Amino acid sequence: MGNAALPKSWREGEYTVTRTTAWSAPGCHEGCGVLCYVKDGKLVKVEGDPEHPFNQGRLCPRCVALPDVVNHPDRLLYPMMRDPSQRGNPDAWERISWDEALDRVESKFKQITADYGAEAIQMFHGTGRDVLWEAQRLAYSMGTPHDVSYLSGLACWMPRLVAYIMTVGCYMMPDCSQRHERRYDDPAWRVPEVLVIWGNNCVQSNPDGFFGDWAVECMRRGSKLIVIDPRLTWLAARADIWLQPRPAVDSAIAIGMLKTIIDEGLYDHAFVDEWTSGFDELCSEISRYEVDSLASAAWVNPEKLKAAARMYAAGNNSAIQLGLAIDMQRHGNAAALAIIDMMAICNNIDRPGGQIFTPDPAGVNNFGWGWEELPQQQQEKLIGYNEYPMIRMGMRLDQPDLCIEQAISEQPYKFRVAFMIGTNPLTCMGTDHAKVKEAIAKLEFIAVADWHMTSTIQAYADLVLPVAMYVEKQGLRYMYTNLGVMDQIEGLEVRGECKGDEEISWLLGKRFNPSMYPWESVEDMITEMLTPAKLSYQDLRTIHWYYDPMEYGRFEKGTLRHDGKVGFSTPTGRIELYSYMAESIGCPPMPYYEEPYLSPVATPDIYQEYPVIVMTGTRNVQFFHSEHRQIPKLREIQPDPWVEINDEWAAEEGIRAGDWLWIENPKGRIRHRAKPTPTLRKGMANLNAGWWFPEMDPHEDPLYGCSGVNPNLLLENGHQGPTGFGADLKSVLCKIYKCKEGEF
Ligand SMILES: Nc1nc2c(c(=O)[nH]1)N[C@H]1C(S)=C(S)[C@@H](COP(=O)(O)OP(=O)(O)OC[C@H]3O[C@@H](n4cnc5c(=O)[nH]c(N)nc54)[C@H](O)[C@@H]3O)O[C@H]1N2
Ligand SMILES: Nc1nc2c(c(=O)[nH]1)N[C@H]1C(S)=C(S)[C@@H](COP(=O)(O)OP(=O)(O)OC[C@H]3O[C@@H](n4cnc5c(=O)[nH]c(N)nc54)[C@H](O)[C@@H]3O)O[C@H]1N2
Ligand code: SF4
Ligand SMILES: [Mo]
Repeated sequence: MGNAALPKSWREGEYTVTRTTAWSAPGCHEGCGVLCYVKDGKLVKVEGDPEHPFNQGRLCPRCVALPDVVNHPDRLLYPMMRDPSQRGNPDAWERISWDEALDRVESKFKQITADYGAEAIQMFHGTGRDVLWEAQRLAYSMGTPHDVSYLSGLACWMPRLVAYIMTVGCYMMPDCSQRHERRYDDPAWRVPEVLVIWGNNCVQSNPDGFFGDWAVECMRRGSKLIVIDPRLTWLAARADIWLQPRPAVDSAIAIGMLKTIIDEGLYDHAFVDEWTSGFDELCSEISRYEVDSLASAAWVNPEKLKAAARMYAAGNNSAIQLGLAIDMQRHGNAAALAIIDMMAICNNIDRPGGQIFTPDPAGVNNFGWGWEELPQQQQEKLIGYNEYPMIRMGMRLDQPDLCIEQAISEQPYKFRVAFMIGTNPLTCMGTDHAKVKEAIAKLEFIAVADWHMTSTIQAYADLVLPVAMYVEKQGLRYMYTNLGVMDQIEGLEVRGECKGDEEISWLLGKRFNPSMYPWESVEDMITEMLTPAKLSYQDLRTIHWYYDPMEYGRFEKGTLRHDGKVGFSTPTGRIELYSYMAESIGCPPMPYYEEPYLSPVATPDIYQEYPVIVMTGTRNVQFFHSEHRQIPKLREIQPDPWVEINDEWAAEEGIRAGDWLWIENPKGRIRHRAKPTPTLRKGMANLNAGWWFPEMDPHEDPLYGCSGVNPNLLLENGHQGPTGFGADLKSVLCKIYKCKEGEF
């Protein structure tokens, strides 16, 4: 495993080249192999590592632009402090030493713990960059269970994960050979006959362990493609079948497809008999739906929907890539259940080129690392612990909708201080901008670790810690496919006094709970995490990456379950088409179709006044959430936030490309530039999230203009799905009209 024969560093003309792993900072979900070129102590170029099995030399523009990030003139370089009375004042920051900064956090947080209990401390972190375990372990070392994001319904990844846990016991992905170190050449792998990309734009987003280029490679090798997306994406334009639904009714489509497969007998009867439970209940449950009515409800041609179902079922091995759009639905869990049922009854699970389990490589799993060290009574303070039992599983984050209500009402207790790692809640993560502002403003003291000034920091923080980039620190890349390390690359001079999140967590954690940070160095801490892999940090550094051997059909061999019995990791050992786990916690045990909170059907009156269904937040490859707006090369690709609208509708309304438009609903109003396009139907629009203007003078607005353009002004917390997961972020009803001259 790995390849120790490949050099770590070498000279190439005037450059020193080092092979390493990209993760963050700056942000990303993946962990691709990169070659970094250094000259005179500075990073000057990044290329994809053609040897790395994960990305095989491919790179996004964000990695190509890494030197502009690392060398950015406005990068945070030193710890800084500001008197809490001076929040919002850009001139009040004072440079301090690391010791002073850490002392300040330690004394303030310890004081709060002594006066009010450690549960008055909140830890915020952003999405799956290299910040998750650092934040969680640090929180637990402080004695608080509150790992917080204010994303309503934890509507990113968790709703999908929960559906997988309810039915098959663990997370799954399409098999694009990513778990084979030899990749497409591995003789055990088969190209998926049919690949379904569902609510996912993976060639732009490379999301959650799925590098979009793999889908393209499978298409090259013969996979038929089905895309389910309200927009004609690059992939949809190349699909054999493209279903164009209205947003947030994917459960109608999924049940329609599932029912077609069942009604037409296109499933694997023997597999269903032997390896699933609840099939009769499922059939009876969905018998109340008509496929044609479901298709019409989703604004999809019924014949096309049936053709997609037949194509999926006809593949000997078919695979489905689920995206964020499934999570960003209040009833996304129901959609995911129906989709998983389809995978199951067609016998596509744990098969080459089908749907594969993605266990942690070598069992290295950092989610909630240190949770067991929290006393039971603190664990039980996790918000949603009783209301939504699934919250205790998976990532152990507070249920955001309940958490924000508590933050505002201060009942049953007040949150007083916060530490934030890798998140900018006022610009991106926080669903309900007004409430997030109110909640954050109530905190007495906020410390943030980031690489650049942000709107949240400038408006509300009291202390800032400058973080090192992935080429400047020691870190671990884990999750989904392989392990690798980040390390300070050869010849590079770290700028200012930046430190990696790992080091920050280690330095600070030791002060709160030395027994949780017994290591002499960050390297030792990483070696400890690697214990299940029987590798040290240096071993992994030498072999560059580690892949587990890949085995299919594990449920038949008894190598999937912890108890060594054959079957799936569920209570019954079968795939639970009727989920006993869901039932036991009072959640719907089978798929169902219900309308989103706001829709032409659910709220016709509102729809009459606000007749555009707006998706918020679709990704573009040049930006990661609110990042990269300050990198000229990337900003040039998209200088302003834009709203995609149907081109014919734009012509009817006299709207031209680039016009500023108001997007308005009863919650608020924001403006984006018009981007008329034939890729969307009339009556739909698509916005970007994460916008702010780092070039703005913070004296004018410490939020750097994000309140004028952030779609989260249009969204509302508190409409999470019945499991506590999922919220309608991609189906907001709005009206859209031109801004008048001089209006802003
Ligand atoms: N470049 C870049 N990459 C990223 C990120 C980033 O900010 N920038 N963010 C990362 C994060 S945290 C995440 S969660 C992932 C998300 O990555 P993706 O899953 O790709 O998410 P999106 O791009 O938001 O949306 C995917 C597609 O869903 C479609 N869609 C919208 N509403 C619906 C619907 O109701 N039903 C269906 N079927 N489709 C719908 C949109 O048109 C879009 O094409 O990306 C990760 N990768
Ligand atoms: N309307 C709407 N809102 C959304 C979404 C949407 O689609 N629509 N998407 C939602 C989703 S899926 C997600 S996951 C969230 C994402 O929300 P967040 O993860 O909070 O993303 P950002 O706002 O970019 O904040 C990340 C901050 O971390 C910093 N950073 C980057 N790398 C590192 C690092 O290694 N260490 C440290 N300490 N800091 C780092 C960046 O500079 C940036 O300021 O947004 C959610 N918000
Ligand atoms: S997915 Fe893109 S930005 Fe992320 S590490 Fe890979 S190349 Fe870099
Ligand atoms: Mo996300």
